[in-house]
Amino acid sequence: MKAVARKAVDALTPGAGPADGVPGKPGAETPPVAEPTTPRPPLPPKPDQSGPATVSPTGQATAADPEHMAQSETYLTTAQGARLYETDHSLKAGPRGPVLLQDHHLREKITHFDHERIPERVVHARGAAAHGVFEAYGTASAVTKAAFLGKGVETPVFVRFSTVLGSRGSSDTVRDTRGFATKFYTAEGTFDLVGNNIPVFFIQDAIKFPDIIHAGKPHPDREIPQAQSAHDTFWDFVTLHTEATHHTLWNMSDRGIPRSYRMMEGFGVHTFRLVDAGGATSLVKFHWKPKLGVHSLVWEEAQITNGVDPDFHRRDLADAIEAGAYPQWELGVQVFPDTADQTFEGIDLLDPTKIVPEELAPVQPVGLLTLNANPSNFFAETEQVAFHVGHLVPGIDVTDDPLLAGRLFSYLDTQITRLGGPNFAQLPINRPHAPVNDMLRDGMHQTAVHRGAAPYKPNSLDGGCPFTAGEDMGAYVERPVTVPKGRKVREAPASFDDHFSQPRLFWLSMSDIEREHIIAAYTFELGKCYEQAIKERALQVLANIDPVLSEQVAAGLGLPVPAPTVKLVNPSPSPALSQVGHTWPLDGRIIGIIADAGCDLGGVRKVRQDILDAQMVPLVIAPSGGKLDTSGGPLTVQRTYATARSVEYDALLLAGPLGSGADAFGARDAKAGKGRKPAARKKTTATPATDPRALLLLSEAFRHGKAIGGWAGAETTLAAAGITTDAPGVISGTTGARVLGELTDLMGAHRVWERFPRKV
Ligand code: HDD
Repeated sequence: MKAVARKAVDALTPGAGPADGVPGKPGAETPPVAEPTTPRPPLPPKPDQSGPATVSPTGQATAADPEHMAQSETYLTTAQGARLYETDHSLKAGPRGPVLLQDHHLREKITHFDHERIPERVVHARGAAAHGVFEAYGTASAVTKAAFLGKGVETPVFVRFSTVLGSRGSSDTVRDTRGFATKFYTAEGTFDLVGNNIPVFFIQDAIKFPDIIHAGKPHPDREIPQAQSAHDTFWDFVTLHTEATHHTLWNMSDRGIPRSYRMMEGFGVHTFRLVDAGGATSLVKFHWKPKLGVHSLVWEEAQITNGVDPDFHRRDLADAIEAGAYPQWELGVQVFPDTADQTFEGIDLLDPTKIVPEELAPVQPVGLLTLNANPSNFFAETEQVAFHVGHLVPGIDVTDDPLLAGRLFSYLDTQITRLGGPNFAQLPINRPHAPVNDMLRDGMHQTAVHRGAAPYKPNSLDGGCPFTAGEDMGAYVERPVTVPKGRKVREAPASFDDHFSQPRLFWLSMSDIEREHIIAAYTFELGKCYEQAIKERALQVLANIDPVLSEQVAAGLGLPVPAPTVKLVNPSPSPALSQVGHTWPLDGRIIGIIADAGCDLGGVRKVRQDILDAQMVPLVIAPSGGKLDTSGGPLTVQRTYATARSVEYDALLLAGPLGSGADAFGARDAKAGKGRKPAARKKTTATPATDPRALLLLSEAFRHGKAIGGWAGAETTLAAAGITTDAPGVISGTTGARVLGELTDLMGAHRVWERFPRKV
């Protein structure tokens, strides 16, 4: 019956299907468009990692797999499914006549376009996300009955990383906190862990959230600066409201400018309450530990990156996943006894401006997160995903942290505005993977066709369904914990008044170079403030953390150093807080190989393969695009002097002296009769023809503490860039393979820390 009806429509539709004689066009059996959120398998390495895009097997100038092409083999239709014969011209009364109002296709197309944008998130507007899987070790079963934490259970996840302050179109590498939000699609319902890459927060009570965000966002008159904390209103607030000191100090540290989303820790921030199978409770803090270690950019790198590649973090995440270098994190918990006072070693566990040092309570691994698929559509998935700290599963409960309480309200509320109504849980990316049998009905964008007559309880008309479950049937039952007695007050407990001892703990745990970076960050940010009173107040805050910090920043600002107004305590440093002094795996790290026609190209070919074998990414950089010829065949150039900036590489290799071949700097200009006079370049370097862009690449990489190696006579070019081979982290050798070996030893420490000046 159905087939007959479809056949009749095909016959009536002009230009329809095989009936119109167009070979290869689909007929009545056109399959529906695939489910948009089905994670696709990872793609092969991207063109920008492996070479210029080539022609695909279908003859199109793209490397996309035909399977993933949009609406392949289908006809263009209106939103109502009517096939279209033309979409490039409005319907007009004659080619030069007026456009007709009756053109439904024009109006539908423009109207839909006019409404393509939804309000961006009020915070965390800019983000990037990925699909993945979480596999539980089973170690958490001792403290929680959450099924997804049971041994060997695999749970699909969607993770969104973000900056906080900037708009959707802002840059990735600004100084800011990063969001780290994970949606676990568990069999018992969705669990969202909505955390940050900083373990503490600016405020202790959610009622202050609009204040801190209004202070951090651009000034309301000119709407500048974008995605920055370096302005008066931010510093005005955080210096008046000193519970923000700890979070601000983390922001001013290297944690504020991560190297990659893949190289950040994540924290649940609040203390949560876990419930085991017998009903016993523990208090916990959640931690994400990246397998690649915690790494940051240096400030100058972040600045350059904002200009040359504002999508640096987004690209890095997507590229790594497409190349099969799946980022991984271990989820861990610090577990504390659920005592009446909810403190641990004197630290108030309900105060979100405090950490518990890992040396006092170790982070115990409970599972492994692997991100293995990029979203297929940014809007449908990354933009429409809706997290909520109230999405909990049996075995995970909340505490009375007053910051968490406000969040439990805010997330649901914001999605109603952002996603246009209360039915956002029906969007594919937000749909739970557990069966949903709610009694919520109607509303904007309702896509479910509910059955039954009685969406209320109790009912008899639908047979009393759906039933409520007991705890033994997997129902979420809040723990009946005792609520402390008290009067109704707008007050914080006295323990919340300590705003400086933990910032001091953080400062004392930093290495010299990290302290140097913190001083530079405060000096820059406060230097961008106009109000003298704000700078002075900020110095008072710094004096309450450490005298060296306040002295150095005061010197930079040219202001007097205030005396502390609190007694400086001396907690034992927490080595876990420092990023320096550890060695990490190198998977996915990028090594730039600079070469031109006069270099050891056979060596480049070999080193390239060695880098790939070590699970890293080699990128060949040459004066211009195309191929470099080697005896082993042409070698693809992936970056040119015009497109390469040092910030993209974790280390650089130089395959010989540059500028000695036919493509020497100025050679082409000279051929064209506009070459510079050799005398103008002569006296500067040992290789007068070296392109200054290559020298800039090398000198910047050196300044940013990156390992640099060269062979086959590369020393002359290094010297021209001001780099001597006896400097720390500079390797020179006879073969590329030997140099690469030493280079990778250095890269495990992330940077050649000895290269940075020490003043602190
Ligand atoms: Fe929040 C988004 C993390 C305090 C209100 N928050 C948001 C996101 C992250 C965090 C990662 C982005 C989620 C995504 O990718 O879609 N927020 C935190 C952390 C906090 C915190 C770690 C403190 C420990 N937030 C906080 C408070 C409030 C909010 C105190 C309000 C009282 N947050 C929101 C929000 C957002 C949000 C307005 C904006 C977009 C959204 O929720 O979905 O509701």
